[in-house]
Amino acid sequence: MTSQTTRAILYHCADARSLRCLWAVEETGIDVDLHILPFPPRAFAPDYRPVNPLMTVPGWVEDGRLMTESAAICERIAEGSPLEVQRSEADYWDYRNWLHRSDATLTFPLAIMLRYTRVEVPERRLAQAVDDYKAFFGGRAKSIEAALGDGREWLVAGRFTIADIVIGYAAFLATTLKADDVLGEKTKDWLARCMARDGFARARARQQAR
Ligand SMILES: N[C@@H](CCC(=O)N[C@@H](CS)C(=O)NCC(=O)O)C(=O)O
Repeated sequence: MTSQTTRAILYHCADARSLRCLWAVEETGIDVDLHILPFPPRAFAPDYRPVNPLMTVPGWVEDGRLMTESAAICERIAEGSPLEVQRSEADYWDYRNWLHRSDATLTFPLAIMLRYTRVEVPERRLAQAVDDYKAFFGGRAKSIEAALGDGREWLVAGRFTIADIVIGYAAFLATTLKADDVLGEKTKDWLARCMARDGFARARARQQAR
C-alpha cells in the first residue's frame, strides 16, 4: 500500500455505491475518516457541495484531492494489497474490464430502478421503467454467470479481489431492489461468498454505527 500523508476521508451513504469503498477499506484495514451522509446528498446534505460539486457518493478526499468514482477509489485503496491484480498476472485485463463494467454497465440499469422505486415521490414512480431496466440488467448480468461458469470461486486471478467487491456490490444492490431473480445460480452462490466475508459484514456494521 502506498503511504498516506494525511488520513483520507470517505463520504458515504448507507448501502450506496460508496459501500464498495467502505468494503475495500475494511478488507485492507486502511485507516479512513468515515462521513455518513443522508441520501440523496443533493437534497439533504447541502454542506457537501463544496467538497464534491457532483453531490454524489462516494467522495474520497486525500492529500487535498477529490476522487468520485467508486471503482477508481477501490483501486486506490487496494494499491499494494492482494486485492489488486498486478500487470504481470494473466487476468490483469479481465480485472480492469470488470472494474469498468461494474458501474458503467451493471450499476447503471439498477440506478434507474432505484430512482423509480424509491427516490422519486410516489406519483413520479414508473413501474414500466423498473420492469424494463430489471430485464436490461438481467441480460448484462449474464456476463457474471458466464465468468463463473468454469467453476471459479472468484472472478479473476484465483483469489478475492476488488473485482469481486465492485461487481459484488452491483449484485448486492440487485438483491435490495428485488431483482435477484434475474441472477444465475452460480452468481447467487458467488454473491453469498462475497457477502459472507468479514470485511463486508464490518462495512455494513460500520455504516449503521453512525
Ligand atoms: N460512477 C459513480 C456514480 C456515483 C453515484 O451516482 N452515486 C450515487 C449513489 S449510489 C449518488 O450519489 N446519487 C445521488 C444523486 O445522484 O443525487 C461511481 O461509480 O461512484
